[in-house]
Order: sequence, then C-alpha cells, then structure tokens
Amino acid sequence: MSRAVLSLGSNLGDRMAHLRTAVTVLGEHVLMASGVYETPPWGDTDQPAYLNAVLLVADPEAGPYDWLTRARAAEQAAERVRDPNRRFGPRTLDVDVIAVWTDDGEPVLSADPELTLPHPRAHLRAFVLRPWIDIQPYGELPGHGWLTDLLTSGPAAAEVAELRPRPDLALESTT
Ligand code: PH2
Ligand code: MG
Ligand code: MG
Repeated sequence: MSRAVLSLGSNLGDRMAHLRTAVTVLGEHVLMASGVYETPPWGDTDQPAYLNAVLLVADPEAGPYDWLTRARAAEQAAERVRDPNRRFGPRTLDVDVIAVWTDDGEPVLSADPELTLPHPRAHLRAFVLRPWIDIQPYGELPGHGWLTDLLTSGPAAAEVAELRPRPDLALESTT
C-alpha cells in the first residue's frame, strides 16, 4: 500500500481540461482533490500563468515508481511535448510526485534523480504547498515539517499571496 501527494500544473491550451485528464487517468486512486489556483510562473517567468492543484492518491498495490509511471501516463494523455532546452518551460500538463508514504505512514525517501522523494523543490513552491493544505490541514512535508509552518514562515511564504484561488473551477475526485 502507498499513499502519495501529486502536484498538477498546466499553462498551455485548455488548462482545466488538462488537469481533469490527470484525475481521469489516475481514476479510482484519487482520494482527494484540492482547490484550483491560478499562479504566476515560477522559475522560468517568461511564460503564461499556471493552473495548479494537488491530489492525494492511494493504491494497495502501488510502489513509489508506479506513481511516477502514472504521472507520466497522465502527461502523455495531455499530449505533453518536452523541450530539453527549457526545463521549467510551459507545458500542457505536469504531474509531479511530491511525497510518498508506506501503509504504516512512514515517508519514502529516495535520492534517485529519476524520482527524488520528497520532491527536492516542493518546500520552495507555494503553488504546491497551498493547494496541498486544502486537503491535508495537518500535512507534513517529510524533512521540512508542517505545511502550516512552511506556508507562514518558510521560503515559499512570501509567494502565497500571489496565488489566486479559482473557486469557479473544481476538480472532482472519483470517490
Ligand atoms: N511548474 C514548473 C515551473 N514553474 N510555475 C507555476 N506557477 N506552476 C507550476 O506548476 C510550475 C511553475 C515546472 O515544473
Ligand atoms: Mg514540475
Ligand atoms: Mg514534472
């Protein structure tokens, strides 16, 4: 059994449709979907605004790499094209594995460059932490502490005010 937090982002084409594609591909494994946020581009700022959201997923059979495989399948379903020269550039759909827990609640740690766990930049990104706390108010980012603390005094705290909640847009989980 594993549980995971996945972050979704889109800034090309029909952004909301791409986020919904991720929920459809992940199907019955989606336990909770956060609110949807309009967010200024982070890292590579010369690109359109993103829609971001976070999913809590679980599967009795899945290991950490299964979440990576499913994340990539969702990106493929949204016809993502990767630009090798622009790592943080625009995309139809980005699905990142932020953190994974075993059945007994232990965080999975990994230094594999293919799947680093927890995600090495999650603590810097308000567009990950803010949607996440919607669905896990007592959530913790392994190695970095409570979401509440990260959002009020961590390196991402100053950016939280730049995110715009989009209550007019909602992702339905399938359960
Ligand atoms: N993803 C990136 C780069 N920058 N900015 C925002 N606001 N949201 C994202 O999902 C995002 C980004 C690369 O993964
Ligand atoms: Mg990403
Ligand atoms: Mg990614």
